[in-house]
Amino acid sequence: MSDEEVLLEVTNGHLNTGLRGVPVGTCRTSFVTPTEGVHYCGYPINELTNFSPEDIVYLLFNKELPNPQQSVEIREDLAKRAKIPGDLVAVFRTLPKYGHPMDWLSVAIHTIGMWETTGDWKEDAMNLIARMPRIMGLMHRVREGRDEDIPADDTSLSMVQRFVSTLDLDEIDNDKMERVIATYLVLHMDHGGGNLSTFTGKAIASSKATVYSAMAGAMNALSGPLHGRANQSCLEFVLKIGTSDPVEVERFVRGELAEKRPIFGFGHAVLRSEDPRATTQFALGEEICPNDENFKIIRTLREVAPRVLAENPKIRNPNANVDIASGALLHHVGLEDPTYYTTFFGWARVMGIGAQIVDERTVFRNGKGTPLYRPKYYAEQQTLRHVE
Ligand code: NMX
Ligand code: MLT
Repeated sequence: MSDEEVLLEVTNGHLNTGLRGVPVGTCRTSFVTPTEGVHYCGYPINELTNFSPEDIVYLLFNKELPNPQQSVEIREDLAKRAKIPGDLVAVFRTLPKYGHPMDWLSVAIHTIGMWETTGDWKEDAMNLIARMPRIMGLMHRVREGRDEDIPADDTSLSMVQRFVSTLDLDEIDNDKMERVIATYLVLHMDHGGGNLSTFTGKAIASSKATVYSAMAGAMNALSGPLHGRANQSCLEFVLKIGTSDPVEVERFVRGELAEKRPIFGFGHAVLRSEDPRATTQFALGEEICPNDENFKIIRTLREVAPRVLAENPKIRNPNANVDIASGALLHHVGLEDPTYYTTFFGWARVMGIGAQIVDERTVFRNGKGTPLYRPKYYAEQQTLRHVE
């Protein structure tokens, strides 16, 4: 691409559209095509779902899949970084239990940044990634009032196993839970450069704020119902619908639309067919929980909602997105409270956003980094005037 190549003629019609389709930069970790969805460093996402989250972290940071030796080394590296440098349980105990888990997650990330920031983009990003499983586990424990006798963080385990062992739930099929969470993490880590949480994180980092500040801001962006929190809203829908009868599901969808509420788990700013991340999660559900009541409901929703949404020509993509199925799978393996679901999205995104921040700050523009974000805004309803 030469510097002179015209990428887009920006018209008045582009203003106040949330930068839809407006080129702003390049991304080395992933790209999204409208019909094939996300690719990590060139690999279509559905070819990566059997890799471990650690291997995908390696891919996003190094742009190559690890060989067996590198795969061992990234695990060892993350293990060395895992210790949280302060008493996070004590901080969690001071937070309001009625506060949303995404707000807790953002506070936790910010707090850890206050305890220790190295100032090196990659070090900080990797340290935070290594600490996320414990942050997630401790958050669950304190919110659930199970903040005593928490098992020590066994850093010889995988990231997902560290979370599950911190959680330490009875009567849970740990293997199944680990499989669902590992797949979840791999699917949700990255989605191009322009999704709101990633864009927000990179914008904050462009001021040379810390990785921790940038990531806390990114989590706040992710917490909105039109972005990451759609997964919570989607399972809340499913629990409310309570039946997989297509007639009832259609009645529910039409009722929501009549009330001018979005149908969560459907639609996308870029994708124009079903999100392959949704397709992969449906396939996993068919394998592990085909008769789960919630799974049966989302199976019906997947049939019914696109047909109903397609009746409105304004809706550019009536198909299922990433958030349709994750809640049903997490619920099935024992994570039954939907208010936590976006925190798993956040956990995954820390890895992709971390890698993108490192690229923007240390690689782009011959290592100088992308300058401070500063897009242009036009004045509206502001004629020049003076105080009399
Ligand atoms: N339910 C109801 N209305 C919808 C939906 C939907 N699922 N999808 C799009 N629309 C509406 C949209 O609100 C807009 O209406 P208006 O012109 O009155 O503002 C119109 O259709 C055109 O929207 P699009 O150009 O198709 O999509 P846009 O890029 O504006 O929005 C989303 C993308 C994802 C915000 C939108 O599809 C949506 O609100 N979906 C439901 C929420 C959701 O599942 N979000 C998760 C997305 C993935 N993620 O995790 O971030
Ligand atoms: C994401 O994974 O971030 C969502 O699909 C939203 C997006 O790409 O804009």
